[in-house]
Amino acid sequence: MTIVSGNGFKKKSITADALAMMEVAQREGIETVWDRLAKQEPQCGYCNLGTSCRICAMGPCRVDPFGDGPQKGVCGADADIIVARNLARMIAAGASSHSDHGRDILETLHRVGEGKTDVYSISEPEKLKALAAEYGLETEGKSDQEIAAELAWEMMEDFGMRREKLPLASRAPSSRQEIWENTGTYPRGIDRENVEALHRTHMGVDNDWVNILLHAVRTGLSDGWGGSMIATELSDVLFGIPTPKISSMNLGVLKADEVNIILHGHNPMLSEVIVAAAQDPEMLKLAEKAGAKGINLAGLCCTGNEVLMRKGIPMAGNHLMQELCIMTGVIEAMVVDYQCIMPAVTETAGCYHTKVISTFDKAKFPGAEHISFNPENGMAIGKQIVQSAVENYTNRVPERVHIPVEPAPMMAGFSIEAILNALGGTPDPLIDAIKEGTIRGAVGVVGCNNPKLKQDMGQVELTKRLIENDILVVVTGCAAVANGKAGQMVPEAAEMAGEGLGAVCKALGIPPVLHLGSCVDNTRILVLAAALANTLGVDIDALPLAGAAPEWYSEKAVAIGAYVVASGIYTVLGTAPPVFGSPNVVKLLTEGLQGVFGATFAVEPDPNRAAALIRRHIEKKRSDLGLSALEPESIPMPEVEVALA
Ligand code: XCC
Ligand code: SF4
Repeated sequence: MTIVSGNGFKKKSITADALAMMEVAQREGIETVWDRLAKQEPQCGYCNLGTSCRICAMGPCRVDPFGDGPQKGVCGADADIIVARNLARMIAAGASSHSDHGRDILETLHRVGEGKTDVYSISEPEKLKALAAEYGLETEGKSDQEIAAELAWEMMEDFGMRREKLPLASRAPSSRQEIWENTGTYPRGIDRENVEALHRTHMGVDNDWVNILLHAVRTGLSDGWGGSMIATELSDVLFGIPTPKISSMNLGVLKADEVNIILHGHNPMLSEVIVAAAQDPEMLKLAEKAGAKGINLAGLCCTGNEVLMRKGIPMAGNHLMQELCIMTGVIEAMVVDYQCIMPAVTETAGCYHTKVISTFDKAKFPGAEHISFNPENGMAIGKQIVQSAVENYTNRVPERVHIPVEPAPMMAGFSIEAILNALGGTPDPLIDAIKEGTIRGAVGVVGCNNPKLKQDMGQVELTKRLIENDILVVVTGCAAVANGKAGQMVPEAAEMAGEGLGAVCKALGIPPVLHLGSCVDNTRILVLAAALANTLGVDIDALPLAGAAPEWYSEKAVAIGAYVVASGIYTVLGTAPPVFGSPNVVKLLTEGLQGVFGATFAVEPDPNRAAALIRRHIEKKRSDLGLSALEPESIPMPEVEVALA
């Protein structure tokens, strides 16, 4: 194996644990994501611009919008059509991923309703009843189990074709829903929108690029106000509504003298069971027998966020840490469900004693041990997995153990219910603070890591700039983990905030950066935005809000971007999506959408400049609402100076 990252790894991350493990990788000759990226470079310019197409066998085709190469694919598709089709397919893939995750949770609720599971039950009967009421179900005199069965049955219809509108989308302000109706983007059925997106982008179907993109928006909305929202709501019902709790993040959460199990992926169904199984006295005894002091669970990516939010399980790291964490030499098992799990992890694990255990039949990994998860006898399977990890403890090689840092404390668990609770039961104190100007506005800074960008830098720097200018930051996904590692998510971080936001945080005992959960939990941001808008009697696009995804990589992030903008929230991306081969599409996304949804995309990799764009936007919205506001142009736009990679 050749190591092409060389000594350049200092440029690849801002975190001490990642840099330390990159050194180990180099010393031991273990390939990482950065090495593989370097081997791909230069990456294809056509693909970067979005102007390559391999949708059919007359192709593959590439069009050259800025040169004198071909301007059309074999079928006659030009750059606009090809870019729009590719973007629509990205959104459909992302929306399908979130929504299929939602479906798995929904099936679990259904099993609870049918009494066909030995592990799950209703943790939040009040939330279950409230949801049932939203679906028009009568709950009086019915048991939780009966309500679960009926609600699950109703929600299954959200995936189908009988509905004209997704019920949860009616949480949006009515003016927003009117926009969706008038533009033909109101999401109907989740699977329907996704299948239709694939249909429309087949050769010779929808060839009007605007029409393709409008349907792509509808597909995104079926994720945000559909599949993802179902995933979040039902995970709360089954596993508990998150409440604020102190936990910790980075590779320092791993324990040298305990069995370490990493929970990686997205779906909390299995990880919830593992959390229970790892506390089982029988398992603890086995661990003791193997010579370990205990069983330590740690999360990665969004499965990690799910169990952090609800159970306070510490987080080993975000997306780019998945290979590096194995190199600590202390991971007995990496238990994976699905999404964002690099196929490379089994090879890295092969260099150590680490077992990779795959658990969903739809997500198998060559080189992993597959233990098929079945919710009907989940506890037995959970114990089997924990036991397999415990038995692997004796294979650990003490000389290779290297835990490079001390854990960073952080606070998680900010469901909307928890935020309202912290505010004393209503959003009014937050609204008042925004009206007074002590808090200028709020921004969701979300998304992934991407090896093309210095790990965590965009996320952490952008957040810094926003909170020091009195903008409340809410975070999810791998982005949240960057903030946690950087110490921005403890109540003491109020010191990093501006005077106004800092004072509010100190009064409430909360950090200026609130962890809302996994990526499907971006729907919590929609719910909060809708609640604020409805309280104020305005549409979401009138609020001083924005979104940002400084280091996104995944198709899911594109789906999120689509539903966030179509819900009226201006969004700044740090990585360019593959659309720049069509100036028409770019113009629509960055300008044209304003007239339709009241919000647009911007692309700005430099976090300081992104912060300036967002601050200008927020001040503009404040001024439009008649609130005290700075002149947007008075906020300086910094020169590009941060080394990005
Ligand atoms: Fe995946 Fe959700 Fe992105 Fe992290 S943030 S890399 S999507 S795990 Ni969602
Ligand atoms: Fe080429 Fe058109 Fe086929 Fe795409 S759909 S591969 S542009 S012929």
